[in-house]
Amino acid sequence: MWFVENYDDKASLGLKIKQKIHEEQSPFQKIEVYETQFFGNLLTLDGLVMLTEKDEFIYHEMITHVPLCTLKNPERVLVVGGGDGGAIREILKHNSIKEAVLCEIDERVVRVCQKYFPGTSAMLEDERVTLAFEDGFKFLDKYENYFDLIITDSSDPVGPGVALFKEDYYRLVKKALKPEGIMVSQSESPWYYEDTMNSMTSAMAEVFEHVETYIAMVTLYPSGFWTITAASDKHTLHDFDHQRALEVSQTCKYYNPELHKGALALPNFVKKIVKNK
Ligand code: SPD
Repeated sequence: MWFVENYDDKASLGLKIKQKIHEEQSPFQKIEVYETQFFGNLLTLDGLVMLTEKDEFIYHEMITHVPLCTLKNPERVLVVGGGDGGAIREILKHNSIKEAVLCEIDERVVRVCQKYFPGTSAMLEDERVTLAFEDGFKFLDKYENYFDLIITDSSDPVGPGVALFKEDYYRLVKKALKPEGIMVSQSESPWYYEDTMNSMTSAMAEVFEHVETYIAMVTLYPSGFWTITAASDKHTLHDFDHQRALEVSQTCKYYNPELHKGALALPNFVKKIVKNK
């Protein structure tokens, strides 16, 4: 048996599976979990790969430690989306963190991941974590000058998720951030989402001074060549705390200080896509 994700009828990914172990239609999306032959459990939302137990560390380490090691003393972090808890797990590796909030619109994603992805969701019970099951826009609207880092760990820009890739959302994020804060968002693959990458980085550049895209080789996302984009009025990701990066990397399987620097080096065709000022 194979799980297959089609990429716009251009290509597809096939994963050999042993069995489907969960399927439900939540008010927001179809949630499925498969036991795969090689990658552990696989979570899909509306048929798209969100994570597998085996490779999720790459994406979660890169969407968290790159901005966290750039910030001087990160204390308050918000994750919008990310109901699997992988980003929260990585954030809590930083001793300075006092509060980590997960704003996930679909409580069922969290509950399913707590059951089938215990290693990914393990830290959601930590006392520094607050779970908010509500719409990211409504949640952000209540905050001003509060978070050091806001991470948008969304699914792909299809359906309601599209709004998380637009300027109105980035303006709300900026209001909720401290003036020296950083936002990061998963920003898709240059092979399959060139237009989204271009429009979202342009929209971020309308709102923030610095916009920087970096690379994470996420094995099971379309093309395996994945990007994350950060925006800030104060920080550039090139100026990070090497010592803290080295310390946290002792607990990581992908991230380290050399990788932090290297991830910021973009191929020319990607530079062209995200060139915005
Ligand atoms: N094409 C998959 C993009 C998914 C990005 N977010 C995944 C959630 C993992 N925490």
